[in-house]
Amino acid sequence: MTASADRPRDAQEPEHGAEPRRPGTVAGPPRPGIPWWSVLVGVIGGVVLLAVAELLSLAFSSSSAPFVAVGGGFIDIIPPWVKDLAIGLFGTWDKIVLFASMVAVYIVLTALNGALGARRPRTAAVVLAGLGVFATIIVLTRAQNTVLDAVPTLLGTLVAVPTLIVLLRAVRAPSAPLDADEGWSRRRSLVGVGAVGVLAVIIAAGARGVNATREVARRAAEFTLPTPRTRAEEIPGDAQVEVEGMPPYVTPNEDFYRIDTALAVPRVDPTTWELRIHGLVDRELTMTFEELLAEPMIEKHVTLTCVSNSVGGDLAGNATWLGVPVRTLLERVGVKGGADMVLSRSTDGFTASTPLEALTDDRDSLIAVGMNGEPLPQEHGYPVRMVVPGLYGYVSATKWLTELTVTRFADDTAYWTTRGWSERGPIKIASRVDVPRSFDELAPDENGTVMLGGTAWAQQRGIATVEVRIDDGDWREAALGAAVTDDTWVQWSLAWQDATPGDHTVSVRATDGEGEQQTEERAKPVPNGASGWHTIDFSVE
Ligand SMILES: Nc1nc2c(c(=O)[nH]1)N[C@H]1C(S)=C(S)[C@@H](COP(=O)(O)O)O[C@H]1N2
Ligand SMILES: [Mo]
Repeated sequence: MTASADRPRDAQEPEHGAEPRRPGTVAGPPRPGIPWWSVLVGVIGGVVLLAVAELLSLAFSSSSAPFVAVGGGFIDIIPPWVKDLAIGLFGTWDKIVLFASMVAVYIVLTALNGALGARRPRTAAVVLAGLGVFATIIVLTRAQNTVLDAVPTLLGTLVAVPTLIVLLRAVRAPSAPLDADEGWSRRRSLVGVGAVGVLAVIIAAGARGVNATREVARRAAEFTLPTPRTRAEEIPGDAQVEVEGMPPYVTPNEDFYRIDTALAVPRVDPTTWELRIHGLVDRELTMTFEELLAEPMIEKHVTLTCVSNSVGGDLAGNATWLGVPVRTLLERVGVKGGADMVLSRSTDGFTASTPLEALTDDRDSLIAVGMNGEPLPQEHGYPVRMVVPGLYGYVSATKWLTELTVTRFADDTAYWTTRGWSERGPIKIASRVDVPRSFDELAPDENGTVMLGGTAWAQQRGIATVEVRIDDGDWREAALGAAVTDDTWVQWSLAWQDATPGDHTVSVRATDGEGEQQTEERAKPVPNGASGWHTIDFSVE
């Protein structure tokens, strides 16, 4: 570092042996205040790095973006209890909270770096370069990324570091005494130019991002879903119970819950997509999307649920899926003796371990391309995902599917099963109250009746009965809407005729088609799904 690059440290040292220092006072010349211009420039340098990298990443995979990669890496290394805590606190907002915290940390870091750069521009440049290199390394360690995916972050760093040096020098106190006003206005205009440039880059990046998303949506709309060889059963009108405020029996795609570890929804191009089936098989198979679409397809209603759903929660959705039975493809490759599991893998490295028998028995597990009559939405796995009736999503419902490895539980583990969740994930019997919501006040109709309603599921076994208890009364049997299949949820309703004004509680419990009654015993979602009866407080006018 040359002397001209950095302003000399305080010229005067505190005088020793002079007056004894009193606590709280500093001897020597007054310290300069916080160098706000440099702090701002530090943040601008950081933003340039990010903006350039995020913009360029649009031309690469969605996980080549440094923020997505670092956030994803963070999610993968934090202990499961922190993740559970975050999900408990923020629910499905957890990703947004993570991003917001990352932005906050990044701003603080780059601001501090700017302050450091007021005196030491080169050191600040090295720190920013270090941040860039760190992010590049994280990008490279992401499962789904190739060496090429490092390009956006590297270029972002290459642009940002000189920008930072130039701007830091521009706002630094001039070495020769200049007219104060002149120095001031020079700094201001330079920072102004920098800020405008940065803004332009951010806007450009935003626009490109929106475009890229539209592009995928457009392409998705372009391919026509094949006609199924077997149609799903007609859904009778009375599957939907007549209680105001009930969710629709078939969940619209845009309302379907979304759970995954992907910070940025993977962009998968169906024209280059391939599914590879290998492992303990007689002959490996690789299929293109076109080849997959040419396979005989079946259509099936399946209620999907997340193991993280708490009692009464809404991480469940019911859709009509279109796809190729996994069984057909497994028969084609010929599964070798000894195999008991299929490890499915997505483009972003997520894996799920599904018991082989759930994919080969008659439940018709699907390699799905359609959801409610449309190509899979991007968030739900476009172009191809798995759907396995009866198992929680974390052990079966791999979105953005690209690979099936026929293997053994003894030899392989999956994303969540290495993070404290059970190896097997059969869906537990569940029932919930949808109407009323907690603390609703219900108005009885002219006959003094209050309508209650809810949903129950026990995929693969079906729901036989649902019982409802109001306050400390007897359990009453609820009326059930049409049960379309054993793999779909049923809606229940209860006309409470002798509804009394005041505060009440309502509880619900279901019994499945095999006669097993939902347990009252409370269990948290970890490790294999929540249990317990859903109870709601409400009042009647
Ligand atoms: N690639 C990928 N697929 C995934 C996941 C994931 O994190 N990544 N999460 C699984 C989990 S835990 C669930 S509950 C379902 C949710 O599917 P949905 O988002 O379409 O509702 O997807 C499964 N498939
Ligand atoms: Mo899940």
